[in-house]
Amino acid sequence: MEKSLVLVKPDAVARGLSGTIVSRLENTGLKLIALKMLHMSQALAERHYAPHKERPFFNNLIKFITSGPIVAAVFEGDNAVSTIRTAMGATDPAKADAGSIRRDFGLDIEHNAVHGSDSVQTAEHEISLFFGENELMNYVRK
Ligand code: IDP
Ligand code: MG
Repeated sequence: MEKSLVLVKPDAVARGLSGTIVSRLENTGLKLIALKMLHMSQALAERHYAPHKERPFFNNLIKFITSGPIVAAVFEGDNAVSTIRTAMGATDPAKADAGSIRRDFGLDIEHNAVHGSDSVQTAEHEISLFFGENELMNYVRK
């Protein structure tokens, strides 16, 4: 079954939006199978964002994502990756569709409230950075 990693970023946690964002994603019908709050280390941030190492915003991105606690979650279900990307909206909140999480809660292209994996393969890797196999729950979503 397809899975995706979601992070509620520090800007959104600080504004009391953790529950709202998790709730919006649960409302897509996907099954929440893992959830935790943590403060990402520099090392974890660099591993998670390694594909962006050469981009000009990389250092700021690492500073931002390690600036405060985040909420990490795994959702499972048919087309979990694309369902979550659609619910999140475009990277830049100003360009995100009306009703999307980033449009409603993102502050700017960097402080955009939420992360979601961009492919099934990326999701598998990202989930393994944040969760052990025994932290992924198995239940029937009704
Ligand atoms: P995504 O989060 O929509 O997949 P990516 O291109 O993978 O977007 O970028 C990862 C994260 O890096 C974004 O969510 C955002 O926080 C940050 N970011 C992306 N582009 C820019 C930029 O042009 N300036 C500053 N930060 C950026
Ligand atoms: Mg991305």
